[in-house]
Amino acid sequence: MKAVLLLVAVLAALAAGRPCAPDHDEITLKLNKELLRSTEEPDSLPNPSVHIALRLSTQHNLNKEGQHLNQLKTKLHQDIQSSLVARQMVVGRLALYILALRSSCHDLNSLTLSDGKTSEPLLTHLKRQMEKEKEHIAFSHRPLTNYYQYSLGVLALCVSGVRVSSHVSHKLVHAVQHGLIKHGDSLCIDSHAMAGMALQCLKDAGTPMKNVEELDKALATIKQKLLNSQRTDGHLGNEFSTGLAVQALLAMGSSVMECSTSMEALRSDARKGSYHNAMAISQTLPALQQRSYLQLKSMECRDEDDTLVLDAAPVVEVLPSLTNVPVQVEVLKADGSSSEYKFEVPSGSSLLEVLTLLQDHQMGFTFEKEDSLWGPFLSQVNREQARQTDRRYWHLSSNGNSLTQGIKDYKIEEAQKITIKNTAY
Ligand code: B12
Repeated sequence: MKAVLLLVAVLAALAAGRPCAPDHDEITLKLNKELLRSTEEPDSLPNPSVHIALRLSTQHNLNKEGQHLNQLKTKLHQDIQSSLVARQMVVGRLALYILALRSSCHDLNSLTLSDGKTSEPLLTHLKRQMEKEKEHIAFSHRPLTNYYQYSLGVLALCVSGVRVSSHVSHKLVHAVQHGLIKHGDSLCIDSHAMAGMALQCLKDAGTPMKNVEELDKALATIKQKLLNSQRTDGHLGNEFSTGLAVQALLAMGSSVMECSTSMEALRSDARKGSYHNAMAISQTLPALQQRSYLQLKSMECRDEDDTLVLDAAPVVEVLPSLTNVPVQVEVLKADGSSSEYKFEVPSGSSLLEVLTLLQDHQMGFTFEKEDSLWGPFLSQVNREQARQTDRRYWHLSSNGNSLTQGIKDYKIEEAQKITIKNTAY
């Protein structure tokens, strides 16, 4: 009897075009609640990517989403303005901010940003930043930031109904066709996914292009690269790029069945608890709900569900670890010189805790970090900076395998050798 009921449920889900996993709704609800809870963290900068995912979701808590929108309009707005005054590039953050405002159907023209001299609408600033990026690409074959942010910029302009200059879009098409979109020195699935959504938006909008055939070719190349990146466990790229890759495939017209092994890979990692970083959830949840950033264009914000409630915050009791594990930390500087540190840490420590212990024990090790939407980014080790302006960063690996998480999220469960290498990209 049970088997028959399960079969009926699966067939009903298939008929409704929904992915067939009995715990699908439970998984998405849990992620949705975690995302909403993350907006209550008092100290951190409000995250526009989190807002977009909350707004794209099928379930809402309209009061809390409204409060979050207000925080974006004050704290994030101020943060972007300070960067503009300091003449720093803000393409990615500004694009995400615009997409977040769009996701709440906020009138974009009612907000302005000042660069210290004049106050202008957000979209005017974004257009100007994209011009700077475009000129930098023409001059040095890469954006000032990266192609992920360049794509976000194109997407935000397009979703807001602004005409994107054919020179700007052509630079993205060219980068796709010439394999210029990388993460470190490997192919970047996340950036290809974002480029796919941006170019699909331009295609749907009938944006005049230098060469329409080239746009179609670039979209086909992206789709192929995303599909080719599938691992045996179903993930596209890795567990943190699959959400964006599925979103892009959906936006580019793939049916959910085509994505179903990737959908199952996402659910499988969600069950394991891999998505606890709010940024990771914000890129995964829309995909699990078969939504993509492209849908922000047609958001109407009318007759929305308002049933999402947060239960009391769970009390997490952190028990001290009873076992210690030996860790070796190797630092490789830009000139090739190396230093090694060996010691023991409680099992389950984050790499950030390990580095802090190492620094506190005054073994000559020092480090500094910078805040980002993903958490702390390791920026300086043993007084050497790996600057993004010099196209360098501290690459992290464990026993020779590149880490797929940053210093705060990566946990040391067993003996290993961590290598921190000043790397050019
Ligand atoms: C571009 C990029 C980079 C560039 C950033 C510099 C640049 N100017 O291009 C470089 C190559 C340096 C880089 C490095 C790393 N990256 Co990276 N990166 C990205 C990418 C493609 C876009 C980030 C971006 O511009 N976002 C838009 C702006 C608006 O947001 P932002 O927060 O202000 O952006 C800054 C931070 O994201 C920061 N950053 C970049 N990567 C990472 C990773 C971590 C863990 C942190 C805390 C910050 C951080 O650099 C951005 C530019 O200043 C994302 C893809 C994604 N899905 O988000 C991956 C991504 C964030 N990176 C990732 C990883 C794993 C790393 C590394 C840890 C790899 C490694 N083994 O060393 C290192 C970071 C090590 C360190 N020193 O702390 C993962 C993070 C997954 C996770 N759960 O934490 C992602 C999601 C890619 C993936 N699918 O695996 N990255």
